Amino acid sequence: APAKPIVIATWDFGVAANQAAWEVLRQEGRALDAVEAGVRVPEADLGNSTVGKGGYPDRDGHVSLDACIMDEKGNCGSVAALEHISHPISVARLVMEKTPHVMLVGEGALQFALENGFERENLLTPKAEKAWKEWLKDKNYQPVINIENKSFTTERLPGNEHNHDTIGMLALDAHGNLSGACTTSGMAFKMRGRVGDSPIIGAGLYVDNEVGGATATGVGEEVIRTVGSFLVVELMRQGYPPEEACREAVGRIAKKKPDIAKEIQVGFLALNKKGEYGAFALQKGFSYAICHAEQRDLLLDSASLY
Ligand code: SD4
Repeated sequence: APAKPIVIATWDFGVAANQAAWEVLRQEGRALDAVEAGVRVPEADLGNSTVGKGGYPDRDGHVSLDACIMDEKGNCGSVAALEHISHPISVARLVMEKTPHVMLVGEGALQFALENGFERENLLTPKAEKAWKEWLKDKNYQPVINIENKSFTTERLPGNEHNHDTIGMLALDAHGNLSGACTTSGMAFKMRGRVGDSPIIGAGLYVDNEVGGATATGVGEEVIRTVGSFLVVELMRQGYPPEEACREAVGRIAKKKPDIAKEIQVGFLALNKKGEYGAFALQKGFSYAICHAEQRDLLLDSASLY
């Protein structure tokens, strides 16, 4: 049965992130505050190599982070290729609230963060540096995204045997308002300057307070090509239940790029205005976490195409 308030998030680490979001939601706080607080948990977790500090670097050794956030009024903020700042989601929120813009990138995003009191940090942990140096031994600089993605799927990253990936989080608060957040260090060993789907409104995240929200994880190039999260929300607007909307968006990727789709992972997660949720992925292995008053630490396996 649909619940309210409710928060859902991608992957196993979504369980812990949801608890921080729940602290806000159970006190009738805003979904926006909940999702920001929630995704800050994996951003700060040095043990995870795909979000925030501790994330694996690009192929030149720079940890470069992507994040975006969207509220119930359709406001949104985003940062891409941001270095040296542990909590890109909070910078994204500040872009939303304090600037006339939606998106800041690279040096400009860093300058904005520093001017607003964020601390400059070294985000490359010894573990991430070691994994990068391991990767450098037989690096492959081919810019095309095809078979190369194979080495980029979570399971095959050196030292990253745990199921950790981009966190996308969606919340529906006690007032019936929706917000979402998405944050990542992107594909490990990506080209310098590469931006994935996660900070792109409509691709890695989309929220429409009349309908629902969606977020994505996996190989961002395929999500951008299909404007995945926006597509999921638009399908829900047409009446699709969340899982069916996610299935359709996954199917779109598989139809457009059948050869690539078999080799990579993409997962979508969706929550509608009623508090119904669902997920769907290309491959097995995508998990998602749910938290509401009756059950705080539910972890489900997504259905998949292959
Ligand atoms: C990206 N979607 O940068 C993110 C990263 C991710 O599995 O989810 N990797 O493309």
